[in-house]
Amino acid sequence: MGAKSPEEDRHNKGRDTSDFKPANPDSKHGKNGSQSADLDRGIIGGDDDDGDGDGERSGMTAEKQEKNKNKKRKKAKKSKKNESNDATKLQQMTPPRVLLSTLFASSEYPLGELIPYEKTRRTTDKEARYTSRLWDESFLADYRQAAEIHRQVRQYAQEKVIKPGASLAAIAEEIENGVRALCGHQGIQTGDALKAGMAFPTGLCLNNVGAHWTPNSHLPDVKLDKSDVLKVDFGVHVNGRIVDSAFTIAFDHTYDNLLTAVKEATNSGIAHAGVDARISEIGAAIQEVMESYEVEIAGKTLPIKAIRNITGHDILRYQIHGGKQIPFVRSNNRDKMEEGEVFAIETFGSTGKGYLRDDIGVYGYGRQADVSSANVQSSAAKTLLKTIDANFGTLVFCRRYLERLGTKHYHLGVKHLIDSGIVETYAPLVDVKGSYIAQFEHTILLHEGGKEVISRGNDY
Ligand SMILES: [Co+2]
Repeated sequence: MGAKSPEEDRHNKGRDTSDFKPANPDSKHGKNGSQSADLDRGIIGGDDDDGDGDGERSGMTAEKQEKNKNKKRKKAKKSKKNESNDATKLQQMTPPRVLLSTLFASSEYPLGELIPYEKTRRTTDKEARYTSRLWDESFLADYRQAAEIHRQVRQYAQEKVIKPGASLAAIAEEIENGVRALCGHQGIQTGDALKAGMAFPTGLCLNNVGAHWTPNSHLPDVKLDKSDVLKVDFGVHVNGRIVDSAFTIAFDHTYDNLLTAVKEATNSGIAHAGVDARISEIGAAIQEVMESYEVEIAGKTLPIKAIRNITGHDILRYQIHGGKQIPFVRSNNRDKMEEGEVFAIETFGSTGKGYLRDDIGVYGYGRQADVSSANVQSSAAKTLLKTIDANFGTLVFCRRYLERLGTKHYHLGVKHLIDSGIVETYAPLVDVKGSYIAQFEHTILLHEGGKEVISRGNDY
């Protein structure tokens, strides 16, 4: 989920990139994490490949799955040969419904892509350096769990759900059902959504819509066309530890260069990120890569512009936008990244103006942490605020998420809370009609000795 920058930077004309020092420009991606399809333990989709005909993916409940797993454990004990492979037998089903904590029983979730700040350091002290004294004990396990849930759900969405003709409402529902099932929190009982689940409304943005669009139940559904460019941006949180990651899908090869430009730009941003990295230099590096591409659409060659008024951002606990912004363009931002921080490194490239404006409609709402509710008089607003505080806290939510809690007639309450500055509203962000936008995004953790691209998979 992107942060809208408060004002456009007007001092970003220089093109000198000679003194950029990427923390690790040669890093190879995708070496860690569970690699989705060839997960070392949790495998999505496919047939019952262990050949015992137990049909573990065919619509079985998590409870049944658990029993089955126990049965398998017993089986494995009898045979030494099986014992060593036992872990490989626990598999995700299609659609994903097996609790992640069942697939990784010892809470040893797959690591993200680990990139040391200095390539020459020996790897023997790696484990000690891949942490931060600023993080509590469960920080990394929660983060890695959230990231693995993101990978498994998005792989399912990419392979089975996102096809021409699919409805956007159905895609959002599949993603959200998958996330909630794998977290083990349906988020219906009061407070349950704060334990783990969706970190913000599933973003499904078509073509010139750049960010902040999600299906609304009172609006007509939209069907995906084979000529569409779709951005899928969703967040998973475990105990408020948010993984924010996004990708773009196009069925038509016309847009290949657009997607490649943005993917490479995001990877360049990741390569330049690190403790003490200057945010201005990261933005410049992103823009350099992004704008080295062009794309031919309907016989016209178009430059790809880095969008200048939306940014990457730091992430705090239960708070998707921490306050630091990572532009995709040159700027005179003097901030540096610091050890222990978490960043969403995302970039957007556009064939339009490279500038997004608010469209009509509502994507979602976010409770402002630092605004007091002491002055709220309206009883509608008071009741709604109770629901928000108990179920979402400062996590961004949408109308659909309120409705599935059974909340009715919330419009007046929402209006009061927005007017009093307690709740912020997010509108869809669009470039000019007829333009195409792509987005790729990863969440990175800045450890003491290196960075962990926590959401990296073999897809992007
Ligand atoms: Co984001």
